[in-house]
Amino acid sequence: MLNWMEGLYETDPEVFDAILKDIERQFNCLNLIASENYASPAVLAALANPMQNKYAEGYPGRRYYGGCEFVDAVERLAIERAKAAFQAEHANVQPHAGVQANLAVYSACLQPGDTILSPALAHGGHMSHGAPFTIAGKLFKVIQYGVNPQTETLDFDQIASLAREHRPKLIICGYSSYPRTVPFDQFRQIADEVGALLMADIAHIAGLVVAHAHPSPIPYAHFVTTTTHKTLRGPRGALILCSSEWAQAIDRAVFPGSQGGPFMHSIAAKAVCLKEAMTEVFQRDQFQTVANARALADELARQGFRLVSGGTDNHLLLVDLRSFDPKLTGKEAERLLEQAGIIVNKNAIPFDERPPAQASGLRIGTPSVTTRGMREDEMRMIGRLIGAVLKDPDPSNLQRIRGQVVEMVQQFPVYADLLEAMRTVQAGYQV
Ligand code: DSN
Repeated sequence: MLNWMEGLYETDPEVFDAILKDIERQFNCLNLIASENYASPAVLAALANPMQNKYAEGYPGRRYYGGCEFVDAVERLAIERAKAAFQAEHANVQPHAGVQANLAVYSACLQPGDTILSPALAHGGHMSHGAPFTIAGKLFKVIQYGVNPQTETLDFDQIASLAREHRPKLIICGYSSYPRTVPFDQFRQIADEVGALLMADIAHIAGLVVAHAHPSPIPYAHFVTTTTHKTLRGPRGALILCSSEWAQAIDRAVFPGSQGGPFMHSIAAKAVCLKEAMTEVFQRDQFQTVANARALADELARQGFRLVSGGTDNHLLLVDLRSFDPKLTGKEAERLLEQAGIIVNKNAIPFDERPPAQASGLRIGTPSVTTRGMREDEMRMIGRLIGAVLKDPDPSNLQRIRGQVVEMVQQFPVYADLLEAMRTVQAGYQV
């Protein structure tokens, strides 16, 4: 039998070619998307494994199909590692993605019509926290909180007063574009005062939490959800952590409540990433991710950009473009930077007057560039390059900066062996 790359090329050279080109793109750009990362070769190897063929509805030792001995072993490893990495009493590693993990929590503890108090999308929340156009938004009464207009940080007076007024059954803390530390203890105090449960969605900061580069929600939240592919650097997917008291309700809410057969190849890759997350190298990288975000924030401020909340405590920063150039939208800045090989995403800033598709901000994150080995010096360089692109978006300047980006990323290779192997396969078939 051919190895999988040869098999892929032989069966489908078009898909092979697109994959090769995307790996080249990932190598050749400065990836500053805050929610992305580079999974390790071990994680990728586990993902491309024939356990994906196996049906295994149920949980280890309690499946609806025969032949589950080895997938049971893998799922047990993933569960035990998730519990150890996060110091949690119970872990469910089956959610296919973050939205599914959040929906499973809602279905474990709420009835349709119950009230949720959650962060507004426009203030850094996520749509799965009950945006009106989602299932959760349709099933539950959703009250949303935001940040303080002066400090642009969480407004606990507002959160407490909304909680007292609406008596939610569930309070959610967790954000897609909030650059500051989340004080989970303050959320728990409010939840206890009004008799609510607390869910922390730590999809963005999970790697930081494992490394203690951000406080853990485990002592405070009844439920913790996270994706596994952001700072955690694993496969696409998610997991749920909770106390033993909620274990059965959560497991039932995932299967059979909202999912069918688990993706066993993905669970194998989650097990690998959780093993990696408990290494010193990973934990050191999480602190470096935060240090890099600070260095980049400082340089961007020097370049004349205003940072929402004045800076960052975590892996991301939000740039308010209005102070730099009132006419420049997030959409246009994202487009110009991409031409220079710098990948970011436009993002609404709190109290944004522009619609989300235009937006007045950029969200910039350091997980990927840190994984490929970049440090503070490179962050300062990236800050200068971002300033240079947006100050002079002439095509020749963008071309010149593109060259500098390529020079820089070549010193921090990523997936170099995979690229070489795929090019060798391709060359072999093209002779
Ligand atoms: N799309 C993810 C992000 O970029 O934050 C959240 O789901």
